[in-house]
Amino acid sequence: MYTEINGNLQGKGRDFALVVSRFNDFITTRLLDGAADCFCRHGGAAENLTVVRVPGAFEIPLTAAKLAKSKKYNAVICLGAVIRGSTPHFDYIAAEAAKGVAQAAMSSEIPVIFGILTTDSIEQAVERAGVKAGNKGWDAMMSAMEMADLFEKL
Ligand code: INI
Repeated sequence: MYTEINGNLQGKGRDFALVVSRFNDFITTRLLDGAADCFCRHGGAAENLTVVRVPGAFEIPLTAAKLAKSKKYNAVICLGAVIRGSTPHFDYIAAEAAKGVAQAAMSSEIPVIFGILTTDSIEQAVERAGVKAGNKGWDAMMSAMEMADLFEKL
């Protein structure tokens, strides 16, 4: 018989920081709403969420790393939207954001969650921010709660 360790989806008693980019604010604000709603519906209290705004997705990793290294939070959640249709340098911004978020997690040893949309069009981004493809901010919060609980057990 093996030992299996799982993280539960619990917001109660958790402190999370959310790094939210202002670029494409009409999308990222919806992601933030979804994340906060998810937290509160899983026993969390809004006052235990700290929201830090940054100019764009490129600035998310450094900010997330600083927050994660402060050890004040059980997890850091990164929310942004990089949209190819209106971004000639989409590939650079998206790649740096993804790589940087992974590095922030590895260097801090705190869960850092990737909730940055990388889409081909504004329509796809809207779909993932509370329309027909759900809300990726909600999904990011689910991952944060699971990882925070898991890390308490490891
Ligand atoms: N930042 C985004 O978060 N999404 C984008 O789609 C985007 N576009 O289109 O360029 C974007 N650019 C800004 C970038 O993240 C930095 O804030 C900027 O380059 C300053 O470093």
